[in-house]
Amino acid sequence: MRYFKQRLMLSGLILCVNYLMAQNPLIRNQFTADPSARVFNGKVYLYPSHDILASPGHGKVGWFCMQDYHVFSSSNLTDWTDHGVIVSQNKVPWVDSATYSMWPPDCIEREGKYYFYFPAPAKAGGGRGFSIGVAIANDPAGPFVPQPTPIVGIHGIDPNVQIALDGQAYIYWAQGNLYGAKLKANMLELDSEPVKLEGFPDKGLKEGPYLFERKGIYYMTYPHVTDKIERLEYAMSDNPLGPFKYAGVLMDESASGCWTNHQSVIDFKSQWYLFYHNDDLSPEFDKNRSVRVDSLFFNEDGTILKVIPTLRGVGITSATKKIEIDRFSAKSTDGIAIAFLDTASKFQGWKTIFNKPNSWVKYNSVSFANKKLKHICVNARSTTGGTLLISTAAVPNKIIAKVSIPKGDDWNVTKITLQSIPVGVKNLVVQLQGVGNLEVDWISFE
Ligand code: FUB
Repeated sequence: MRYFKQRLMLSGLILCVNYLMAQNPLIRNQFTADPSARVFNGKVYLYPSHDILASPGHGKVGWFCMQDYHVFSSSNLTDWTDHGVIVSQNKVPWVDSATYSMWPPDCIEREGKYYFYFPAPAKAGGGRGFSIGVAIANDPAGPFVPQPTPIVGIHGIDPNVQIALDGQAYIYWAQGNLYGAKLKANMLELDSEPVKLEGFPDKGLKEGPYLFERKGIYYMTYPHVTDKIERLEYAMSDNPLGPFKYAGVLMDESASGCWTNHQSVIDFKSQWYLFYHNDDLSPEFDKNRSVRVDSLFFNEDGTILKVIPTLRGVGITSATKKIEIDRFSAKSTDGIAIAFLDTASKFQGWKTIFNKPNSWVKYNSVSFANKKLKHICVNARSTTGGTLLISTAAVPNKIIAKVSIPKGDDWNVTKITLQSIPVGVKNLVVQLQGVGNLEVDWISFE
């Protein structure tokens, strides 16, 4: 498992935080969905839904089941800290804690306070369907204090809050279509009548509104069902409440068949990113989802290039980390498969199987900066025995190690001296030399 726990002593207070290291999916210690990513104080904070498996008496078996929210943070989009639970259904006065329906949240900063918005069904007498509540903190990681009542005038899911260029705050939500209204300066009450946002396809469920601004243009992104599975689309406007003009598909329907998707978009250190989710860690049950991130790029005219989902995700991986080559950025047409290391414990992640002559994977952006690295370690096993050629991608590839993996059933770490030592950020290629059947968990440099 690619995470470890550490206890921190702070002024006599013991904090328990998880450190997670991952490509896509980003979070490997729990299921996460509906990511709202935010940049606060130079770090990325991630506020996802927290999917769990329903059981009799705890949620509706076979359906979405969520009882609380965690927040995660990262300064490099590769190493994530789980700050633990920030809001849970049984600690919010107005929420019906029998419903296990703490659906997609959002969080925004205003004048040094952090406002966390979340939908949930209210207790009896609070109206049918979902209401939207707010919890407030002085720090993006909490502690968050829930307001005693939900926002008056909203019935719907998937809240999203944005502060426009003129300082006016807006809240958006979904109820089959997309809705929006102004928020008062206290961020807790509506300051205008809700309006149905215009300019979107008429047919098919639309949900998960997420608005962002770039160069004076407001982009409304949202999942939309045109067939059976949601795809991500967007529309543009020069006004936060529209009317919007449909602009295209941001991400196609998931190849794995996960029927929901849900997105947020941020600019972090001058690169734009799309956060979304898929069913990587639960391919047989798509109500247990996992958050991913990929880079997003704009055309000259301000429209967005469709984002193609990757396993590699984003960020630079240190050569001294366990590099999960199953999160490759490219592979040979034949002879590469990925599989769970342990199907009974999927959070342990995946392995790469090389099973055709000369099959290969490429893993981009590995940093060898400022490290006097002499050895490569490969955690592998092979039913046939075989050799891996490790090279830095170039034409021709420059071989830095030849690693012989002995025949055997057990996983073993093979450590050998590097033939040459890479410098800087390099793309790595791992290739089976000739024939064999070889499984790799990770490679690392020391
Ligand atoms: O997480 C539950 C629902 O699935 C959300 O409201 C939708 O956006 C979809 O992700």
